[in-house]
Amino acid sequence: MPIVLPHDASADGHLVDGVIGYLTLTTGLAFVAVLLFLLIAIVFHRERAGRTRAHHTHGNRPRDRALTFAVALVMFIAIDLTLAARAAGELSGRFWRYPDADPNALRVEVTARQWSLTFRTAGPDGRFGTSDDVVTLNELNVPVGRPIYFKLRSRDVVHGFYLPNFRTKIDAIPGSTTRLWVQAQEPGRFEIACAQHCGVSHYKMRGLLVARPEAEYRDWLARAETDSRLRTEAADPATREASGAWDWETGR
Ligand SMILES: [Cu+2]
Repeated sequence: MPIVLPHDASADGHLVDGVIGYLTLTTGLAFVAVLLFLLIAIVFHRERAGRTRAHHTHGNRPRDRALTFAVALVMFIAIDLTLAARAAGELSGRFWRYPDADPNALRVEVTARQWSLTFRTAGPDGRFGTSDDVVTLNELNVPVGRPIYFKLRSRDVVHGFYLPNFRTKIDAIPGSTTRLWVQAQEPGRFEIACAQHCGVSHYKMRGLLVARPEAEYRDWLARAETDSRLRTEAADPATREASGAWDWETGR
């Protein structure tokens, strides 16, 4: 594809790329067709021998209008409706099919604030807001090949949680809980960017998603769970309040 997009490291990013490619191709072809049509009209209706001036029409006869309408309708059905149907199928069949019932999914609470991201995963007890939570700032470690299920809240203003290498984003909105899920297909270090202008330091509000093979992730998790710094952060009530543990199900 001629467009240069960030590397796709996700299980479903190709669906988004497919939509972008389809739209680029179809609108590109339509653009070329219109240009050709204009070029032909200019050449064939120009002023030339036997014609004192260029032939032109305002295109406002009923027949012209009907033809214009028909062409526009065909374009609308061929490009927009086809695309809408395709995107709707992918949204309901994949992107909006949240792994609520999947015990294998890694659940992550994201708390956004000016200007950082706090990530919290439940520890071995499987509950959020307890002393075995793993809390990290601006860096999230995840396993490859498992659904990563994010729920997001904001402490102050609207922030955008954007994963360019996963072709997806969602806003973190004060007063409500939003959600998003992705799956990494390969290990790597991928940027997380705030995609809403959220204040003077918006430009440096960014995080890192580190995808590790399952075994390596488990090693990391075992270290993190015994890391005194992380444990203190998770256990300290003030930090817990600041880093925003909430009930996973209700988002409160
Ligand atoms: Cu932000």
